[in-house]
Amino acid sequence: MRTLLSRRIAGLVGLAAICISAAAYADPPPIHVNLVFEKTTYSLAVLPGSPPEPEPIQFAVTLENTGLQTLFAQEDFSKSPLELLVTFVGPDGKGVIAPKLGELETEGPPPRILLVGDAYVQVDPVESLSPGDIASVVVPDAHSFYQLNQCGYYTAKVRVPIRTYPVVSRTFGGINYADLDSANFAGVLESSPVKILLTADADNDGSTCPDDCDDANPAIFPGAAEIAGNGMDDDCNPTTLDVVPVTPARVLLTAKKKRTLVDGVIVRLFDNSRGSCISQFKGKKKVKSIWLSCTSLFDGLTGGSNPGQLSLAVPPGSYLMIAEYDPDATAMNGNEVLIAASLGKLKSGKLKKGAINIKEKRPPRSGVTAEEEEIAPDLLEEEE
Ligand SMILES: [Ca+2]
Ligand SMILES: [Ca+2]
Ligand SMILES: [Ca+2]
Ligand SMILES: [Ca+2]
Repeated sequence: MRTLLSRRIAGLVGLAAICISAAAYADPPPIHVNLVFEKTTYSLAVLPGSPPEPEPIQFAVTLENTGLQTLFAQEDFSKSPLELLVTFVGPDGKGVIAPKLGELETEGPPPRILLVGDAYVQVDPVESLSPGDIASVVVPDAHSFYQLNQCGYYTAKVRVPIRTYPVVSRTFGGINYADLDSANFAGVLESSPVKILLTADADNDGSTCPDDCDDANPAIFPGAAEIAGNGMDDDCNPTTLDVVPVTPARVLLTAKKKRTLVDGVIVRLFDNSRGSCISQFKGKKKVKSIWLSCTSLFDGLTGGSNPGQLSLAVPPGSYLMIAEYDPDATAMNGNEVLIAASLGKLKSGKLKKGAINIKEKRPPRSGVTAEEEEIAPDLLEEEE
């Protein structure tokens, strides 16, 4: 494990030094901060032993001088508690930080005051990082500092506070100091985000979370049979629904004008349950309003496979049927006839038969609006 990690750190040394240190105070120094995990996938499964622990998540934080000049940074920057400066964002989108982070001293002792040249100035003890130098801290197990117990993908990042100086202004007692006011950067350097996957097969069904949507139930895993109506997504696939298949009801309607079968009658079934669109038009003489304003659930034309007949399979429920007979196949020219009937409650697996009896409309007298049709009571008969 350590070998692989060391190799990755060593690989960083080989990076070409392309950045040139900028002197401006706010410009970040050419220090590349990197967060390196030993692997991309870790098992959350608890290993046997006492105390039981999941697989260690080993990582390293490295700081590399990618510039061409030696950098001076506040002393101990490379030994600061870098393991606490990593933040994780868990599968639930929430951040995970080290609880110990709050215990860190944010304010150190006041800066020392030394004679530099002929003046006393505030100074910062510094250490140097030559071009290509890498300072690194290896953390054997992130579990020691972070609560990482959810299954799924985590995104990790490290943010390292640092102050850098262009020169050492004085050496005293073997320690290099830089004039505090001469800092050319004081801020935070950030690594790129790194993704890791924490996974487990706690219920031993051969499927690991997060693919296993219930890793505490061995009967639930991708590829399991979806059992309808048990309240569970057995196959971890929301598109295979947990619903009991319903046997539809059937309606057989026959359109007749006197004794002649009529093809081409448009039939629409509307939801007749409480609160549906048609309930606002309850009462007589509202057929045309329903026909024009409400969206039908099922549509058909008589005469598709049998003369004058229309057969529909629909979910059980209450329906209102409205049929439109148009004698000249010219829409909206005033001679269309609407025939409405409640189909009552259609039951699963049952067939209802009914007749649509067409009486042709007399042409309206000039200036008189034709009466709207009335909804007939249940006219249809139920059959097994
Ligand atoms: Ca499992
Ligand atoms: Ca399972
Ligand atoms: Ca189910
Ligand atoms: Ca399913």
